[in-house]
Amino acid sequence: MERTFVMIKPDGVQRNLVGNIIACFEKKGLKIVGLKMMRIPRDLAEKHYGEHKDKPFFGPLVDYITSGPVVAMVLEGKDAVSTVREMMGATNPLKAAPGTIRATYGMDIGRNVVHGSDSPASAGREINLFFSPEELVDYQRDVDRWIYE
Ligand code: IDP
Repeated sequence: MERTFVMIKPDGVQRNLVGNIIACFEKKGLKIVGLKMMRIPRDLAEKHYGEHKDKPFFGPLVDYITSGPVVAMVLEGKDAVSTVREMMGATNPLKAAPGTIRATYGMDIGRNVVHGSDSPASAGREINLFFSPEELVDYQRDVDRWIYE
């Protein structure tokens, strides 16, 4: 099983989409092993999006992600990283495949509602940035025998 870092961005929280977005992942079969609401401090935002620090949208991106509370989570499941990426859709909601979360809820690349790690290496890095080990919960779900063969 693999873990990935997922975040409902400030626009998702402000637009009352927290329940809907978490429900998408839960209904799929992904297991929530960490979940919290938080405000992202500016230094954490700059670290999280460090790979974009030379891009023109870096400043606005950090402003956006620190503009209000987010809901951060760690999801676990088979191929969790790529599964969540598929469910989110392309970065630009207008280019995202129909039915994906960004296509369903978004209109603008700078307000795309949700974040998900883009590789297992990023997932490990981002989980460590946002969660301490004690905040992640190991538990068994009886339903797993109905989700996995
Ligand atoms: P991803 O979130 O789909 O992995 P990245 O390319 O890693 O996409 O970009 C990180 C975030 O930066 C995007 O989710 C989006 O919020 C923002 N972003 C990316 N490209 C642009 C842009 O051209 N204009 C404004 N914001 C952008």
